Amino acid sequence: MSKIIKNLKQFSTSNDRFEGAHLLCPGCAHSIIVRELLNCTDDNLVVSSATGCLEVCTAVYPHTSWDASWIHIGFENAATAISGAEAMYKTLKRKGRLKDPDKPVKFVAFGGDGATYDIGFQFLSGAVERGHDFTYICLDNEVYANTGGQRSSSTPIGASTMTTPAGRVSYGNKKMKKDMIAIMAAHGAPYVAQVAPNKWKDMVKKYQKALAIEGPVYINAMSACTTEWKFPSHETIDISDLATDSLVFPLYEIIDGHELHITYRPRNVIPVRDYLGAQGRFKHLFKKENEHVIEEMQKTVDKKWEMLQRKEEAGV
Ligand SMILES: Cc1ncc(C[n+]2csc(CCOP(=O)(O)OP(=O)(O)O)c2C)c(N)n1
Ligand code: SF4
Ligand SMILES: [Mg+2]
Repeated sequence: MSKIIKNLKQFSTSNDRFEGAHLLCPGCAHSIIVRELLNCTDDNLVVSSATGCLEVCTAVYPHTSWDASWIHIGFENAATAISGAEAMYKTLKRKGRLKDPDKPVKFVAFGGDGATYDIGFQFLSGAVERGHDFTYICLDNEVYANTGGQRSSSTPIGASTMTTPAGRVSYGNKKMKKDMIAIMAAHGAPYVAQVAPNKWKDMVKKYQKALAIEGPVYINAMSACTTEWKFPSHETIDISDLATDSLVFPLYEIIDGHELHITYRPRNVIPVRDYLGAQGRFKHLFKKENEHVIEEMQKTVDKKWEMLQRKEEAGV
């Protein structure tokens, strides 16, 4: 059952199922995204976690940060593991073999963008197509952070990464970010949404909806990475504000693959360059010869925002 959440103080001091001691970098947004999910419900949770910063930093034997049933699975198959657990739970329930059949159990998978957009993509696609009842949360920091910062298909154009370094001959990553939300919506998933850690109420509302819905849910969680995005660790929420207010990470949800709702409209939309300028991974874009990349990004963001608004108006 969803918890009633009155305010941030009450929420942050109520029963914490993601316990303090972990090895994530100070300022890592992964922990905010996970803590809000674990703490927004009183239901039992079964969680699978793909290899990546989250898994590596929260379960260092013999310790664990997880006050939930937790499966560490390979980089690629968090969705497969959770769909297997969900199928087993349904079977045991049908056969009357559960000790407490009336206590709801929710199934949740976490994977980074490398695990989701790239290496676990077919596993996630299969689990969603089969229609398992689970919530998949992608911790989208736009890079393979745990292995030192290689690009993924979520990395935005212009970002300097270990495998797309900016320098005299290159402005960094040449590809546009893959639109994973549209892809998951095209699977016909009953609920797909984007969340960001600075908008905690929006995030909790979407999590609670996701857990209440029967069927596969995909949530793309923007997760600012202090190490690879190169910003001071106390600026995580400021960077996230710049991301949502520049519309680089628009907040919206898509129901049943077609009904789109924008859930946050910035009062003052800020230029994309303000978001880029706050992060070291984009600093080379401010050289004269690379300014065209900033313009290209701004155009892409504007076009996407127009498209989202059109889809919302059309209601289809
Ligand atoms: C099949 C496989 N390929 C590669 C790896 C090595 N590996 C472990 S974590 C990781 C990067 C994870 O990136 P991401 O999924 O984006 O999560 P993040 O660390 O950024 O949160 C890689 C490449 C692996 N464990 N398994
Ligand atoms: S490298 Fe990035 S994603 Fe990994 S723990 Fe540090 S801040 Fe978090
Ligand atoms: Mg990543």
